[in-house]
Amino acid sequence: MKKLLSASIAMGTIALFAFAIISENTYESNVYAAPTNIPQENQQGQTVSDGIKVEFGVPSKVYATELTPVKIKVTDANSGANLSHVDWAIVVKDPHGNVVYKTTTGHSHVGIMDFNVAFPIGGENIVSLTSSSIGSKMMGMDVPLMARTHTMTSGSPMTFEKDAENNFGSRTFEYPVYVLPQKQTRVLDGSEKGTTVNVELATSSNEIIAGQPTTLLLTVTQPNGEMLTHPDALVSVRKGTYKVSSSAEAGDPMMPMNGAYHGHVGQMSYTATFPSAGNYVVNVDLNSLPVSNYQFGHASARFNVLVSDSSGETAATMKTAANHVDILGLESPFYSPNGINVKTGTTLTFDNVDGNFHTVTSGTPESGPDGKFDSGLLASGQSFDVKLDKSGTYNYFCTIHTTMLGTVTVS
Ligand SMILES: [Cu+2]
Repeated sequence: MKKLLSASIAMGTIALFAFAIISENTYESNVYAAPTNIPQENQQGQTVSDGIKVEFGVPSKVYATELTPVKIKVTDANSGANLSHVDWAIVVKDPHGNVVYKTTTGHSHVGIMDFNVAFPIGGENIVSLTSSSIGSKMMGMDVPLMARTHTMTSGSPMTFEKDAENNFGSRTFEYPVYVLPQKQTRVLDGSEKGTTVNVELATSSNEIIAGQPTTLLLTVTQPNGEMLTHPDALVSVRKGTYKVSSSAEAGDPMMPMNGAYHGHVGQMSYTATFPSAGNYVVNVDLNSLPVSNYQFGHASARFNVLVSDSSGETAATMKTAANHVDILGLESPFYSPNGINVKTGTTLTFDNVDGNFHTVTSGTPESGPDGKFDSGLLASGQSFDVKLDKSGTYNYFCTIHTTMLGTVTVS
């Protein structure tokens, strides 16, 4: 293996992007940690690492629970050409460190890895990309030239003969994404002909937690963006068929008014304690009153609000134990914990928690399996036990994804 050469910091106009450790070798894996000061508006960015360029983009404003496009592209930094045949894994973690999205082993033919994800809670979320090249060997056999990673200067993965092989190894890049609290806007048709009204539902906290009071803010504006005076709202909140709250009707047919939800200046707040975690529906039925500055008649909007449980957890976290290793797949550190220490005579269990096939095979990709242990193909959910009686450090790898390397030390 060649050694790490040097390190550089890729900084854009705003320091969005992380430390790029330059590596020229095929099998080294590096994690580039995200910086801590995150701007509330996300910038497009890129990281260059030893001739490999990763471009990363999300919208400048990202709101919690809103399906958000994430664009990732891997190119050769010198030629600008896309890379063909890149394996990759993406993990999204919320501000608590919980995994909220994980790809299984992905494969890109032309270096583009776009996806969409809804960040469940606001604050600093992390998108982690592990990108791996396809080299000359897989499962002990030669990989055809066509299926190896090439710099696609020819413009097509099918004309690989003209393209240089580009076996860059495995790299992990972490990108922070600043996520604003839940906010949803609806443009509604009014019952009066030709009218529209804008309704926005926003929260001020990064997450709504069950059992803790939270304030939802409703803002009603005219098509020109000005506040609508004296809107009246019938607000009802339910979870499934369970009705959590509703404003009560008050007033008369000439001047219909609904309980507390009357705004003199187009803004109404609703403070509630949601009883349990889950998805709630907020229905808002709006009326303009004779004294309103804009007569739209009636309009109805429906919003979905996500409530976390009291620990703020929205997804399962991975378990660890003294004699247990999770097979994560292509995402660094591939096997978790990697570099585990166990006592002589321990039976170590490997669980495939990824969605794809992997192996736990002693040896190295360069010299091949050494015969000490080999799980064979493990499907998703399968596990493999190995009893380790002799002290020493064992290297192991996945024979399918040869950038997946692990070690276990027995003492
Ligand atoms: Cu694998």
